[in-house]
Amino acid sequence: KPHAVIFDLDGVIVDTAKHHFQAWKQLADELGFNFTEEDNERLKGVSRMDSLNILLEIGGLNKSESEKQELAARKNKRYVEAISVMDESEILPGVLRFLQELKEHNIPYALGSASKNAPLILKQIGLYEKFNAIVDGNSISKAKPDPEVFLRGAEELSVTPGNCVVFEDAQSGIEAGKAAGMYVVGVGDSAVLAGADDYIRTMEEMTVSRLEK
Ligand code: G16
Ligand code: MG
Repeated sequence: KPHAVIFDLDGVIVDTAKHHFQAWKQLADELGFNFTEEDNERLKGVSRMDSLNILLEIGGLNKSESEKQELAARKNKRYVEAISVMDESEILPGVLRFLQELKEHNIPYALGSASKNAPLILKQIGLYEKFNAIVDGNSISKAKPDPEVFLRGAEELSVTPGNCVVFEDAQSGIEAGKAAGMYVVGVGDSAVLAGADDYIRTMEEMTVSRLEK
């Protein structure tokens, strides 16, 4: 039985990728190039600045550090506008039921997200108070695939990494979880996500008893 669980946010608890995509696409339009849903896959789990660098590479553009700051701020302003109207109806299927099951088994759970907007999103969907710890883009220095975000989560829950289960939808996140020495469940297509210990399509397939095996 796991001693603790750590959840990624985007793609596991909520689908904010669509809001990130709209905001990046608008920025690309303004910069004069097209940005596709396929391109957007490369930004999942990646920090804001690294995402901007990938976007500029796709557009074949070079920007100064101060221009990059302005572009990232412009994108984030629109993204924050979009997530500010989110509510609990956007929680992905199976999540609330699984969180309830963890509570019944006295298994604490933390958030381990690359997003600096994670607290705002959790407040919008009404889950902020339910997490025993929140580790996000504001408190980490090394982005996934570095294990820092998950190791910090284990530390804040006072459990050893080997007793933690991580839920991740991004390749960089699966690598981060494995580098932290944790059991990793990939959320999504096992043909696309490599290296996880188990795979589910959505949280609806997850139960505590499945983790006990
Ligand atoms: C999320 C998304 C990424 C996004 C990153 C930073 O991470 O998957 O696409 O670039 O956060 O977000 P922000 O600009 O809000 O700081 P996660 O780790 O929750 O999947
Ligand atoms: Mg994610």
